[in-house]
Amino acid sequence: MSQQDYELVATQFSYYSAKVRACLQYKRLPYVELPSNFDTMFNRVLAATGEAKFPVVFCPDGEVLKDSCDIVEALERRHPERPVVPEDGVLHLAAVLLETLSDEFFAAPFIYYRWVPEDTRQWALDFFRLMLTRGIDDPEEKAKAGEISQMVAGGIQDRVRKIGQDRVEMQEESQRLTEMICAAVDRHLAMVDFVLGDRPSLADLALMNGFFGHLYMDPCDASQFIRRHCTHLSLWMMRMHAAAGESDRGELFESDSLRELLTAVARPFESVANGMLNAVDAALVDYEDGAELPPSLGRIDVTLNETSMSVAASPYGAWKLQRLRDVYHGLAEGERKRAGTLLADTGFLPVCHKPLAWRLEKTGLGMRVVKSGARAAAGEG
Ligand SMILES: N[C@@H](CCC(=O)N[C@@H](CS)C(=O)NCC(=O)O)C(=O)O
Repeated sequence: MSQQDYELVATQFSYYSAKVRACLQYKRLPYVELPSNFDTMFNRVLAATGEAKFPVVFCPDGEVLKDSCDIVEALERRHPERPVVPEDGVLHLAAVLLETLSDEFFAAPFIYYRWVPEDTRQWALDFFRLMLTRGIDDPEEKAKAGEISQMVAGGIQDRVRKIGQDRVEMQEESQRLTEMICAAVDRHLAMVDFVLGDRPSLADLALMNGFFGHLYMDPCDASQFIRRHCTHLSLWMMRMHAAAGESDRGELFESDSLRELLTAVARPFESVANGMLNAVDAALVDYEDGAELPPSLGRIDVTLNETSMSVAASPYGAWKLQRLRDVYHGLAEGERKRAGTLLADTGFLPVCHKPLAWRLEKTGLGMRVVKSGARAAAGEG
């Protein structure tokens, strides 16, 4: 029997699922959400994509979509009705900046709440077991799934320690920064219904990744903070989670508080973003045109706000920054000027302006560097 609905492999509590779910919701596409249990992950997701990562979307015509940013782009191409990508180039740039921050940078402070305080850490371990074993009846398979859930959780906790979450200084920075980011978004959403105006757009989908899965859903202090002190953010989150019920009428526009919002949420990550791009640029000198790259090109020391932190110089992170650069370099002259004003204090203009003699291209599971003609392609030649 042929598949009629989209199938979304996700979970309500995952960081990267909320953007794709909100996109399916807002576009009013019929979908079934499959549990990301052992059976689905290994027999469907791993078999189709080569890795046990979600969200993944199985389309009615057999196409398989992965990586939340690519999934939203593909859904927009497949269903241009109720569009999410702003037509205005500068608003598009703002949306992609928020998407890059939410996907690649907010996670470092936000992850504190799930994996550092002991009570939430225990909750997360129980939850991981539930997630992977849910719907599995065979006792042997259930036990195996339970063990794997603890291995996956162990791997995440190792990564969390590596970025410095075992240091009190970093833990305190994470809490300060998270509350500051939540308050900044709340202030903005007190002025406008959605991040870029009257209706949902890619900018709202993007922030759902950062806010919904961990901060809002976990039984943690940040969730209490949002519920008690950020009522506009709470209401917006519920509306985006059930976005099929939102109207697509109204305008997207550059509201008065947008520049303030972008500055507040981007600036603390200036060192991480520029540090990562510079480190990847320096490391790529040693790679030939067309070479496949490892997931990390070494670790670098950066600062998160005022606090020192070590992060991986990841080609994937640089690819995300390249997406932002591509939107910036695609702007017309007048738009470029507006973008310069809007992003002036974000610390992300140097990311857009840095001359690079390479481009990164996704391969099936990894990333490849392309050097020939890269400058011209990036609009810098
Ligand atoms: N860049 C990916 C990240 C997806 C991701 O890391 N998903 C998590 C769950 S929220 C996962 O599957 N982790 C398991 C792993 O990394 O092995 C996206 O935006 O979809």
